[in-house]
Amino acid sequence: GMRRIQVRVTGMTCSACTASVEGAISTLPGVARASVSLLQNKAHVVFDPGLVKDEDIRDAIEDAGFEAEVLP
Ligand code: 9UX
Repeated sequence: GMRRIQVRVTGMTCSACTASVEGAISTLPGVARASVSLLQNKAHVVFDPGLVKDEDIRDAIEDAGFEAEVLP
């Protein structure tokens, strides 16, 4: 089945930041849905855990230039 996680994203200051984080996550294989809240500093991601891992999502956000921590 699908897995859903929330990720704390630090360093976003404008809506273009949130768009680039959403874009970075969305291009990963197996991601069905990615939405990022600027006000909550949080990303919600729904994905197939057979195709992509929590760590891959975290790394994609960090490669886009933001700090990321998968929330428990
Ligand atoms: Mo504009 Mo958001 O440079 O970093 S994309 S503030």
